[in-house]
Amino acid sequence: MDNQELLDRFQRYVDDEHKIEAKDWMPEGYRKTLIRQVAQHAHSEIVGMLPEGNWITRAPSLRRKAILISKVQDEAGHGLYLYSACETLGVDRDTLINELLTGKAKYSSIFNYPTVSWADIGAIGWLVDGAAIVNQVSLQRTSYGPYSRAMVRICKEESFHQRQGYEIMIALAKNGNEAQKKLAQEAFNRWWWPSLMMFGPSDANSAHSAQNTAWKIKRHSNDELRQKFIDMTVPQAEYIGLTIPDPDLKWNEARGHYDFGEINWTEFNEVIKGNGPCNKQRLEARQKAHAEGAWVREAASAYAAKRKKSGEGRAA
Ligand code: FAQ
Repeated sequence: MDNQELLDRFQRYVDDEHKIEAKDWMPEGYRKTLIRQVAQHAHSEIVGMLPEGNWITRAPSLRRKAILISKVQDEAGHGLYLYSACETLGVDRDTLINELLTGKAKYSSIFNYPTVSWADIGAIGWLVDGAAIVNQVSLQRTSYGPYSRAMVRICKEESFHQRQGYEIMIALAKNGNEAQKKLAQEAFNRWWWPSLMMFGPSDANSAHSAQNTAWKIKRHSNDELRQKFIDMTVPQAEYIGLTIPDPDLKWNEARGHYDFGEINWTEFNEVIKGNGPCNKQRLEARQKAHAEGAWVREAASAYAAKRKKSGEGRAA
């Protein structure tokens, strides 16, 4: 069978809503773009532990601390599922980690912003996890089986994360005193626009969208998901008395959606080029953690080698 026939058959298979599994034939471009996206997603989960991790020792109560620790642990778990899903595409984990640590691989722009006050932890859970869910619910139906199945489990955990963030914001913005309300509004102002950037460039400027939609890796466009997030989040903000930091935000009756102002794409491009407020600090933190964890990896490898040897001994 020539390559065009294989490509046509692959496309028909995807069009018929079958999942592609690790051992199935797939076009090289499909494999490559998935490795790119799933790896970026995995790196985002791991780097995403840092802004919130920064507040574990300063959480305002034992209850908040316990919740935050579990949330951050969940993100580590998500990173691990995603690295595993990525490995099924024929790339090894050391290569992926190395690409993150050397700055070659991207991770979500959102994690390059600082967490200035406790209210930022509420804003991250509510807005960042909220945006992540909108994107990931759509990805549950992605055409690559291992990625799609990882998304199902991750979405369940993310909805708990989103609720806990919103609960922090309710405590501060709706039920808090004047100072707490101010903290909540300031955090909302900091995270609103970067959260909208999480969905990626506008459809007109999205390099990968056309092909990845045809392959059903992407089920909804960047702009569709961004709009969905805005429509869902604005009433939640209003309910707790927060003002959306966008003078152009307005309900459009004819469209049945909110209109909103222009995203600062210059800022977005700078952040993904490595020039955001915390890019340098995030990479340094990951590099330090990797170096300090060397002994754990060595011990785990030595233990695995020992078990393998004794297992072989028993079999003989
Ligand atoms: N940041 O052609 P497109 C989380 C890059 S959630 C950085 O539109 P595509 C949970 C893009 O990679 C966050 N780079 O690309 C959590 C491409 O660059 P390349 C992670 C971005 O792939 C919560 C270029 O721009 N979620 O971690 C961004 O079709 C709280 C052109 O863009 C995911 O990764 C960005 N925001 O669509 C954890 C979801 N946007 O590779 C801790 C999976 C775009 O050519 C705490 N990913 N770029 O050099 C996706 O759905 C897609 O990859 C998109 C981008 C929608 C992000």
